[in-house]
Amino acid sequence: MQIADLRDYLDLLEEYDELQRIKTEVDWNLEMGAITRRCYDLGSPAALFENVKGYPTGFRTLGAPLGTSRQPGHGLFARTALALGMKPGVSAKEIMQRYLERKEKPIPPVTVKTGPCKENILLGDDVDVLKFPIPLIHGGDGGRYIGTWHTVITKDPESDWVNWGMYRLMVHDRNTLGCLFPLQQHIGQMYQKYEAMNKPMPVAVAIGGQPVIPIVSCVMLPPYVNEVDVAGGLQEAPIPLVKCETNDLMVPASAEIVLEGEVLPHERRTEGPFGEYMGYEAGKSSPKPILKVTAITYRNDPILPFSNMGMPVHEGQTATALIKGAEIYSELKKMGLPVKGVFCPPFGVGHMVVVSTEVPYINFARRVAHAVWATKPGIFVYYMVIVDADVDPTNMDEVLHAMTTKCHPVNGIHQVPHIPGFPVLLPFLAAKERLVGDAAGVIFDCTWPKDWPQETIPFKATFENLWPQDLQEKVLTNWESYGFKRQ
Ligand SMILES: Cc1cc2nc3c(=O)[nH]c(=O)nc-3n(C[C@H](O)[C@H](O)[C@H](O)COP(=O)(O)O)c2cc1C
Ligand SMILES: [Mn+2]
Repeated sequence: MQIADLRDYLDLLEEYDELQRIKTEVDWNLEMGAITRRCYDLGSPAALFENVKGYPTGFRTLGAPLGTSRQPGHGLFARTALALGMKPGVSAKEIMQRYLERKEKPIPPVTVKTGPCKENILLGDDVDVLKFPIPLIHGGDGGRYIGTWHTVITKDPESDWVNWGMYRLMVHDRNTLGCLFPLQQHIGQMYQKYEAMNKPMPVAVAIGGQPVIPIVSCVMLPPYVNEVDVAGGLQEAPIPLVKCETNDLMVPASAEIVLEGEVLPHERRTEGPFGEYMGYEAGKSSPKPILKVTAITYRNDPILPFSNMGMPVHEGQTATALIKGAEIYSELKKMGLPVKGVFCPPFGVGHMVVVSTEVPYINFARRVAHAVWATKPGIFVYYMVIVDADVDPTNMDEVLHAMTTKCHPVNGIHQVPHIPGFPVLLPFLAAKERLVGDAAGVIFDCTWPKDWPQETIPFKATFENLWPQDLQEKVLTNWESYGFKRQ
């Protein structure tokens, strides 16, 4: 089935017991946030809130759209798999493979005259984002966040590049939102150019739509890539786009809610704190750019999806970190490096990358680590774990075993001071460094040193390595006849 909008995706989730409809009245004020947090913690289905206190019937929200799953027979990333047209039982490795196959064949969007997102249009004084049941997600948040599973669309003033990125949006008032646009991210780079020209940056925010749209918005693609083409590739069909009412930007016709507006140059207002993707409220509050909303368009009975950042595992890992691993793999392959696999373990919040690789010459692990840092998806990685090709990077037990047996506690650990980090949020930095993202990284070289004589390299004591092939086959064939249950 082609997933053409968020509603198709909800039908699919329901079919696989990955959606819970909640008809009980719930409060936007922390209650939806608390319920969703439990969904992540327990691996419960996504939560479709159908009755939000103080809001008209039909105005719904969706919590934990790509939360983890503990349904029998489903993988941890079941909802990500379903979003990419796969069965819910597939492994992280299979999802990354599917992602890479499809993204290699990008499909440009098509323009349509109108679409469901134009069913209602609010202009001028009618603009009021609080018309929607926006959650106050975490205790301590600086405001209600309307943008936590969405797409911010901007155009580079110097080229045809149109960027789709997910950057949190906090409500200041009915037509003003606060934004976190770091310079390391594409939107920060574009905003810097508009500011230098003293011009407002036109913006469209698309909320809801087929799930590949938020997914491409929160994965770390290289600059000058139009994420919409990758979304088309993942969908195996072009994304239909429709023009905004008050600017020239194009938005997905299927979106549940579209906010149009502009980010003003040189204006700042206090934004945050927020429960962040790294699992803390480290960022406190600080002055940040503001987005003035000039128009809102939305579908009848709109659904506002939201993510609940905080302790893992949430969309920051089931989408951003997972696909970041695939993107890093693809970038390293383009450089001709003999890597076998890349994975960002979910509790490493995207800060840790494990790369398994062949080792052609001495100090190769350092070369791989620095190559990762040189890529766009590798920018916010601080813990580089480089393992030999026989270690499966998606298996943390194997990775831990390699770290604790092959990484020399002094000679195998290389500290790298002053690498760029995510500004404002990074928990392990002191306050002054945190504000600007003056970070540090470390390389754990868990590969056998290339200058060791072969005979000094320990032999891995596994079933496959230490018994003759014919005996291995005999044991496997006779397993049940020894009396064991099939496993
Ligand atoms: C729910 C959620 C919220 C996010 N909020 C921000 C944010 O406020 N600022 C930011 O720079 N990145 C944020 N990210 C990460 C970016 O979406 C991600 O790095 C993406 O690659 C940015 O797009 P770009 O590569 O086109 O710059 C968020 C990710 C998720 C899943
Ligand atoms: Mn981008």
